Amino acid sequence: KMNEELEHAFSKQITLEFESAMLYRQLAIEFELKDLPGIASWMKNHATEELSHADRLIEHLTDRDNHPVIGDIHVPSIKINTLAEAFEIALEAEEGVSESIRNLFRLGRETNDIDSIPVIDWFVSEQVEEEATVREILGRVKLVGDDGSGILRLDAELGSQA
Ligand code: OFO
Repeated sequence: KMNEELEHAFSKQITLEFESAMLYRQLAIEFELKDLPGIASWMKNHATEELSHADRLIEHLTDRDNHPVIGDIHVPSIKINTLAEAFEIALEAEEGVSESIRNLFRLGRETNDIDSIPVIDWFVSEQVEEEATVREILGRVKLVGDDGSGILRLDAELGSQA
């Protein structure tokens, strides 16, 4: 069983993953309203991935007879004028998640909790990937700018990935 401080930090991370999922769901709604169903389903798909992150953390705690608790979830109210703004919001959220994972990493080491190390390490590399994915899409969104056919191509491409 892990100590209480680390258990609490894990619960905070679980809450953050749920929050992240809801943020992506809200972004999906925004794109649906902008008639970009491909990007909307990419966002929805990503939300599901965030839920699987939460599940991975929950399972680690329950496996060890710890008690994960989902805290309050805040979904920021977002207003999007351009595609780039949406991916900037996503990137900022991912950077926040990465920082929180780093804190979990530090605490896991400090408390000498060997059993959580592989779980936390997985999240460290996962965040590098998640940030890179969102950053790349943001870069391409910026390249396309407000070119309609470029946006539609991106929509089709992201839709096929989802
Ligand atoms: Fe997209 O982040 Fe979870 O971990």
